[in-house]
Amino acid sequence: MSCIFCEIAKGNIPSNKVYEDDKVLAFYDLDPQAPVHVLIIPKEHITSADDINEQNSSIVAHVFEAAAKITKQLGLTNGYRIVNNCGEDGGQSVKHLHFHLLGGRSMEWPPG
Ligand code: DGP
Repeated sequence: MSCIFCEIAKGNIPSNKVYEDDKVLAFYDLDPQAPVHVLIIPKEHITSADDINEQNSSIVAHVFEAAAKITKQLGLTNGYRIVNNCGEDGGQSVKHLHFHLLGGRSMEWPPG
């Protein structure tokens, strides 16, 4: 089964890259919902947050370590939001685990 974020992670589909290491890739979302809207993905295919388990959960910590670097790199000194949409009710459209990093404006709560 082809996965667009796997193809982006492999470099087969271009992305506007913000950060990369051996485990994760971060790139700008093509439909930005804030002045800064970056997606952070594991390079390994994990379908959604519902598929996190004892064997793969360290990638979530790694994503947040990367996020802390990226926010400093992008100058998000006044805060930001990290969102994971999971499954149909969560509004997940791409079936590869990803975290939205949103910043550059004040966020509303609760989200829609
Ligand atoms: P979600 O709805 O949580 O599954 O978010 C998926 C996001 O991925 C959505 O904001 C649009 C973005 N997106 C989908 N396809 C691509 C792509 O090919 N390139 C980039 N940069 N973003 C994409």
